Amino acid sequence: MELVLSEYHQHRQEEFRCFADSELDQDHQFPHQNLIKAGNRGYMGLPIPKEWGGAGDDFLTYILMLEEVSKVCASTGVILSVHTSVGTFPLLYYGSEEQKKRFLPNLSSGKLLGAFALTETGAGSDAAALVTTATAVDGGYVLNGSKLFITGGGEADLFTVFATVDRSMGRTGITAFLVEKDRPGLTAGPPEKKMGLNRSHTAEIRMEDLFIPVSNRLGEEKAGFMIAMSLLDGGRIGIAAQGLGLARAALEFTINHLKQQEHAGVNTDQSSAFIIADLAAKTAAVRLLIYRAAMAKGSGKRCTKEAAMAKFMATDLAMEAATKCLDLCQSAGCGVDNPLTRYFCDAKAPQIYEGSNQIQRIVVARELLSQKNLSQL
Ligand code: COS
Repeated sequence: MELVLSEYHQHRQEEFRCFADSELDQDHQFPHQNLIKAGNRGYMGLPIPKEWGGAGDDFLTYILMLEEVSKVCASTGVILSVHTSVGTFPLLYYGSEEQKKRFLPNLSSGKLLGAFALTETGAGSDAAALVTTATAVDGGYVLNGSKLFITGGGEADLFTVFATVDRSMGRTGITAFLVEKDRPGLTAGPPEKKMGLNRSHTAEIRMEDLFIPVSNRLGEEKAGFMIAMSLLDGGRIGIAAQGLGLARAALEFTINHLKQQEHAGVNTDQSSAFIIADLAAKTAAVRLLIYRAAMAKGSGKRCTKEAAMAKFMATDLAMEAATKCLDLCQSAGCGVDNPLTRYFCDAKAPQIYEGSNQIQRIVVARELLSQKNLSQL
């Protein structure tokens, strides 16, 4: 650990750990209180520059916060990740001065919750196949279509929506728009019933003849696909941190359980010892992968491969750790209200969202196959 984190980052990590352990509640509702507390501490805009109302911290510090929060409440973790990486960064990176002034301070403070609306029924992994349309009209565009599995759902205030201005152009027709929740024509469906992450609402949003002024277009017309992809690089590192938090939580629970067993006179057998040693080693390796991706992102370099590697390794590890820890703890871990059961259920969606782990492997392989110099392998 010391090999990677500076004293400053270790100090912040301790702060986030205390916050997560002592301040986060884990009831079954949308975590409004957790978000208010996070906002009061500046965590809703941690990597956003101070001039735009954020805390002005670096990307690695933000990732450390997501890891600690997700270890205690993975639902709050994904809400914070989506709000920041793909709900607020769109403004910071691609917003005009006027758009930044209008939205960034309120997003950074947590007064507004940001969301990202790309996925559709026929456009999940193949994001370029989206069919939501943006028809140019006097003074703006009219949006029609529907977006699925939107994190934040009916609770979000500002959606970055991707729509096509010309379906015949495929991905090169895609354009990004900033859509406020109270625009006439926007409706959000009820929260989906999911197997995990139940405190984080996920819902469909529908746009019917929704007028959006030109002043709400994000970036240039037809630049939307590149905008979406570049934002997802940062989002995937956030989800990787969520996976790491979940893996650590499952492992910590299990080691404590085995310790209690030993106190009661039941020795940990060799096969259990091998499992926890393997999981601990993989956790340490994944942590380095994530911090490397976060540092690359923080330096402003394109980090598509690093983010994709971190995302699939960390979220696959979360699922593996939750599964194997349940095997180890058996009846001590299986109750409906048991934390291990929650980690197991929470670990599935992160393997799928922000680009499935199969897509992440395609992204990594493509990049490797196009590289001349493989010395960084
Ligand atoms: N940053 C900047 N630009 C990027 C980029 C990135 N991370 N990824 C791709 N681009 C650019 C490419 O450079 C390319 O530009 P040029 O046309 O100028 O060369 C363009 O975008 C198209 O890229 P690509 O060829 O990879 O497009 P594909 O349609 O083949 O994309 C994948 C394929 C699978 C990678 C893409 O559709 C994807 O990531 N799908 C998953 C979507 C997702 O994560 N959804 C979750 C939503 S949130 S739950």
